[in-house]
Amino acid sequence: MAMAGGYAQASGRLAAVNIHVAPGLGNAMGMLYDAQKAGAPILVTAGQHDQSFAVTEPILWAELPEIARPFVKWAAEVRRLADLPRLLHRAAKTALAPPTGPVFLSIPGDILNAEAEIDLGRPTRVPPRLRGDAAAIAAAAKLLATAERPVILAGDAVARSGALAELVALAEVLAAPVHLEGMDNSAPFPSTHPLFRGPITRLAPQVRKTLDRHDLLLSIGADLLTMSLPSDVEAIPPGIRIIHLDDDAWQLGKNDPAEVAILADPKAALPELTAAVTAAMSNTARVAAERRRKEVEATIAEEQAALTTRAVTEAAKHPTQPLALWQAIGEMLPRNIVVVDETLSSGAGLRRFIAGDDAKSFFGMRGGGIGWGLPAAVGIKLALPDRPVLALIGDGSAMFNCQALWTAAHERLAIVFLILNNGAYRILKQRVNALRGHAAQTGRYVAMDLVDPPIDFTALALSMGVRAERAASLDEVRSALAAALDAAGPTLIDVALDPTFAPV
Ligand SMILES: Cc1ncc(C[n+]2csc(CCOP(=O)(O)OP(=O)(O)O)c2C)c(N)n1
Ligand SMILES: [Mg+2]
Repeated sequence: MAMAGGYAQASGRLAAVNIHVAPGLGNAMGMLYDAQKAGAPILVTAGQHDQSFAVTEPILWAELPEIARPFVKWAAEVRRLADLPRLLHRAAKTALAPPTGPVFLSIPGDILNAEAEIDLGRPTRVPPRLRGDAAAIAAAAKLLATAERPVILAGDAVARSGALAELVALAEVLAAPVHLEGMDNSAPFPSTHPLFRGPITRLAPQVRKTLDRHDLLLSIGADLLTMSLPSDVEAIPPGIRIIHLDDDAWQLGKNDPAEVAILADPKAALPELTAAVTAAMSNTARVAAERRRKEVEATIAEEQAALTTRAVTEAAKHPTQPLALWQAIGEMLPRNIVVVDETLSSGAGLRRFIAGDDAKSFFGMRGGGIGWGLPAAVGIKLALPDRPVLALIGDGSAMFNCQALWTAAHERLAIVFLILNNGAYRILKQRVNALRGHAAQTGRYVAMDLVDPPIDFTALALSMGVRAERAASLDEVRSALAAALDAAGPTLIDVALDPTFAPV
């Protein structure tokens, strides 16, 4: 399922995945959840028992559409062969129509075995370039033209529609810093652009701190807001004005009231919005924007310089620190690299050091169900065979679907799997610590260590035909990575990382 998800996300095309009856669908549910959150267009099919005896509740049987239904746009069971073309066309059309997402078809054995002349019919495709309501665009432009400190939150709908250049144009007119959404799973804005300010995070107090600097929040295809922990602090400041654009009506104003809500495809709507803002800006607003642009860019450059200083300091430490790792890797990766991110607690700073300037340069786990990254990298590489693919995977997460290593070897896919081996479910320790309960008081984190015995990732990879190396220092990472990027097939690099964390 995660391979299909990665393929669908990276190609933008319909992926098909077939799974086995109720336990197969059950096993796939975590990754189906991730696919749904990512809006991955997938046709999920499952073989179902022969209708002649399904009523006896045979082995592996259950009502499959009911199981799939909460996580798909549409689910059905094919009851007659004659219905198959219509249902298949409906499934594919629905998965690909905006907002895209997975669909499910259960196909009983008697249908699979049946033979008849069937007319395959013709497909329907709903063109995705939905333009925004003209009055809403005008209203948004009016607010934007007079905003004093606007901020843009950019999300995966921008990357999906390939609207990076269009968003850059608007950000430059507004002189607004661009943050990535909390679940920063895509590349909706070039990371080397001087207005790129990195992820906004999923912790309410931090988000609030960021948004308090602004009078207007423009969300373009971003999630408002997916949080990790409850908080006494409201992430959205009470006075801030919100303009919310998305291709999914459900998301608009879902949690916080949008003064202007625009249902539209970003690529179709952004040029109109930018033109309307440009026309609506007074000379004074233009001068203010120019001044603001210099200030915002200077602040971002200072942040980047401070982060680099920290990374350089951390590079001297042993064991390896994640921030130093991103800086070291960022310096040596080719421009066309595709990063697959399941870094969890190690991810801070990643988006600032590893450049990604196009919509397919970065894919992260949108749903939060771990075990996605390793197999997703396989699907992503199949969709983008001409680009190098680097998968950054936490050691705990790697264990959820490590069998995808075999598929990478079997398909001879040149993927680099970098295992962030801190011997722990480290993020769970951080999260439990933040709750200030028993664990924080006693220092005991139950069932969150992966050390007794430690997992031998190089042996695991070798057992599935994947070349592997352990890297105990940054220098060893550099040389292993250089070799892996040149290799014809998959490589796993097991990076020994610092297991400790700073308690909050
Ligand atoms: C399917 C699923 N099971 C459990 C969780 C809870 N969970 C979130 S992060 C995490 C641990 C991740 O560990 P690792 O990949 O080693 O990253 P680290 O926290 O060490 O950075 C777990 C168990 C989840 N999100 N999804
Ligand atoms: Mg870990």
